[in-house]
Amino acid sequence: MREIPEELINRLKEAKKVAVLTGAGISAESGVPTFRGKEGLWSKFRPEELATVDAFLDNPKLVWEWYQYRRDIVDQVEPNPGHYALVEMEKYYPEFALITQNVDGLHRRAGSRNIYELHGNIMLSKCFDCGKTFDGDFDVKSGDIPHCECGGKIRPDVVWFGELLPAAVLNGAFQAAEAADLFLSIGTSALVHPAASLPFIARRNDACVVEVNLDPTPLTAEADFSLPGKAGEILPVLVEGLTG
Ligand code: BV8
Ligand code: ZN
Repeated sequence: MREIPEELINRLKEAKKVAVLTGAGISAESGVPTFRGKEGLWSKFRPEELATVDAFLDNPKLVWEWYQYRRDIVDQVEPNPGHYALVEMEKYYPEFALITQNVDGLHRRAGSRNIYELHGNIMLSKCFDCGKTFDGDFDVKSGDIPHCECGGKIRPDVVWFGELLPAAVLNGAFQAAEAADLFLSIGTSALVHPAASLPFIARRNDACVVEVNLDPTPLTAEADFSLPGKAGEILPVLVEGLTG
């Protein structure tokens, strides 16, 4: 069982308002490939080729095939002990906000409640023109990409590079980060903005910042505690120290 600093356990126990930011790393142990790892989703493609409006307008079929490939993966995976540890943590604290960059819906499936999905949800779709939302799965392997009755192209309902995040969700996340006395950054390379600014906002407001990540990131040097390793192994130990 890995050693967690006593001081960190005390900070976990003292906290009242907790905010957590997660990225693709927390879903890696469920079998969802990360973006920038060696087996990363983007190792086969470059982000600007796919997760942008231009890419979709240029080559909607390629973008849809990439999302369909990812949807098929998400359909087969389950939450892992990292997701479930955050469900336990949410029950413990008076105020708890789970802010995720992930679009795989695994936090909700694990049972987390107060979730801010900054970048949308890969299982949802919307019309590019009129914004009508669809939760149907589309089989894009055959024929053309799906179209709305208004004639617009239907797209995955996720936030692409260069697109604004949903304002209400982003404001909620900023408020949670500002109010937090404890902020956990888990499984994210801390490169994508504005999500990556959240731990720094928390820090500016005197929160204790804890990073749990396999590799060093731009946040590592700034964090009060940086725990290198797998979220699925470390988070259950943190929860045990908290509730034990
Ligand atoms: C916007 C949804 C503004 C789609 C995604 C220069 C500086 C600052 C910002 C910018 C800049 N140039 C451009 C920008 C803006 C840009 C941005 O931040 N670019 C970055 C790359 C520099 N941001 C945007 O465009 C955002 N919008 O800014 O709008 C605006 C202003 C005016 C008018 C219009 C617009 C929109 C960003 C959202 C993009 N959409 N996803 C989809 O999923 O297909 S981002 C995508 O990356 C995912 O959401 C993903 O979650 C996110 C971040 O990646 P991570 O989650 O961190 O995953 P990654 O693989 O990188 O890292 C995983 C980590 O886990 C690794 O560190 C690894 O070590 C670790 N790990 C692995 N296994 C484990 C583990 N850790 C623990 N346990 C394990 N087992
Ligand atoms: Zn439409």
